[in-house]
Amino acid sequence: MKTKINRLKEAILAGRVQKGMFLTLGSDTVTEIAGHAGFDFCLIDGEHAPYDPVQMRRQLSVLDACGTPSAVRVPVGEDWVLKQVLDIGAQTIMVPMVESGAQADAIVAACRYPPDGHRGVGGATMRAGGYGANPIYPAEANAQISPILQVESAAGLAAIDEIAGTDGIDCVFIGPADLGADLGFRDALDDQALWDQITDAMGRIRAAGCAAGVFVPPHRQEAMIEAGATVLSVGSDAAIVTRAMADAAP
Ligand code: 3PY
Ligand code: MG
Repeated sequence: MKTKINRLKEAILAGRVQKGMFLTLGSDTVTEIAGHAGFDFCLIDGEHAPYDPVQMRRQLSVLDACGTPSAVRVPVGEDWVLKQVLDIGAQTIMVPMVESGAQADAIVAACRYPPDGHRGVGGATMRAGGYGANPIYPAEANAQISPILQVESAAGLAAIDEIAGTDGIDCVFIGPADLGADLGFRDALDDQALWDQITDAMGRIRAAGCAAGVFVPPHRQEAMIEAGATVLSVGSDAAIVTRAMADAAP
């Protein structure tokens, strides 16, 4: 067994725009439907959806079977949480609410095996290493891990240059809902003044040498790509089902 190449990381580092779907329903079936739909990646959300590593592990297997690159969003960037999602086979990991370069450094270190970091070595217990079938996984894993850090608060915006400049961070991703709430736009998330700040943030992330990303409604996708975004989240399974149910209801 070989260590999986992280195709999403490769694409992000090459600057190819990646459009992905957030999976929040915890459904293997919906994951498979999304996996066949043609998205560049699917992200399994463990922040605003239940953090259930056993369910996430099934969804990662489903996405692998579909041949669709996956990502996992953790509820918090603590070592034990990062270790669990890495061990179930997540390679691209989104961490919410990052507000300093020190926090970014700590996340990178938690995602890497020694001597580059301090990720614990799980051996035959881990799906990531084929439950022991891939003995060279620890030697190859660090190069395939891709942390994506979310900036989504005024404090995060203030520190965005140092966060985006942190060694080992592949993408800084803006969360418009949380950022908007913190900046006074909680009930006006489409306000142009908020998106002007997000546009500015895209430029600052890129200027620090990092890829930029954002969760973005359809009518703002082109503008965000022009502003420098490489990673776009274009919707969630729950929102799509909700909309389709409402449309179908009498
Ligand atoms: C937000 O908008 O706050 C998000 O985290 C979406 O990615
Ligand atoms: Mg958020």
